Amino acid sequence: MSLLAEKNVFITGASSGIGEACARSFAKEGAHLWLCARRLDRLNTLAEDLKAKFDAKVQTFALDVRDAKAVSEACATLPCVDVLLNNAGLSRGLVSVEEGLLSDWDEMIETNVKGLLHVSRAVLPAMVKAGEGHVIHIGSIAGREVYPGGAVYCGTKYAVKAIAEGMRMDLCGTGVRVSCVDPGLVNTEFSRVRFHGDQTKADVAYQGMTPLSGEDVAESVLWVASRPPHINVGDLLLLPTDQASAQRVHRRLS
Ligand code: NDP
Ligand code: 8X3
Repeated sequence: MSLLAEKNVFITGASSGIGEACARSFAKEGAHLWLCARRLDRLNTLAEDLKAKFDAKVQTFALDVRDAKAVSEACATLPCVDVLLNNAGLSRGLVSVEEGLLSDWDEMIETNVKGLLHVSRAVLPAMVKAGEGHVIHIGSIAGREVYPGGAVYCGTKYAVKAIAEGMRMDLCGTGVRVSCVDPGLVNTEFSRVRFHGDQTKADVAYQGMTPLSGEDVAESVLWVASRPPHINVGDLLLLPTDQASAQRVHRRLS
């Protein structure tokens, strides 16, 4: 039987991309899923599919992780969470700081940094009390290297890295594990969201190269979550073979 069978797994941002793929992977392992995002219709469609395919136990709820009060109220209704996947996040814009939109900065900082903190704050006390639990953050290669036009997004992912390290220190001795999975380019809705729905601009990110899929990342997340309790995978960098660094990407362009 899988180590994850009947574990309570809470995934933020499960309505698309990496979060959705992770929900599918955990469902296959027999985990009980608690899925949130803002688009409840998408979550409900996913839940129906997971129930039909894997007979999975799935609860969905609409949640904007930027809303601290809503996060606290929603998390109070959850059972003790075994695995929290802090995945909800986004990028807005790819421009120099002097051209940046304040609304884009607010959205990235509020979601990627404060949202992740809101959810962690709400879930951690029960984990500490239970003497076990696992928080897995989806960081990014952007939390290890900065690239032009990415100052604020990269800043949020560097913050995720620092918060993960800090949490690991604070929680050392409690039995609670903290991991950070850092993907390179993954083909999801991420790029479309970054360019405010402009698909032509979004496609440039993956032009001429083979990116990771959400499923590729989910496999790694599942591996991280299924190590025996005495092993904590601190950081994991997952890159497409065509990508060597944030800016060194091999593209077969004709
Ligand atoms: P998607 O855009 O496909 O998914 C993002 C998810 O986050 C959606 O489910 C979205 O749901 C949710 N989300 C966004 N804002 C909020 C919010 N305020 N409250 C709750 N949920 C929210 O992109 P990815 O799957 O690629 O992104 C997932 C994570 O992976 C992000 O943290 C991203 O930074 C990171 N990442 C992505 C990479 C990539 O190349 N794609 C590479 C490295 C890291 P909804 O809109 O319904 O709320
Ligand atoms: C997403 C990957 O390189 O577009 O975090 O920032 S990148």
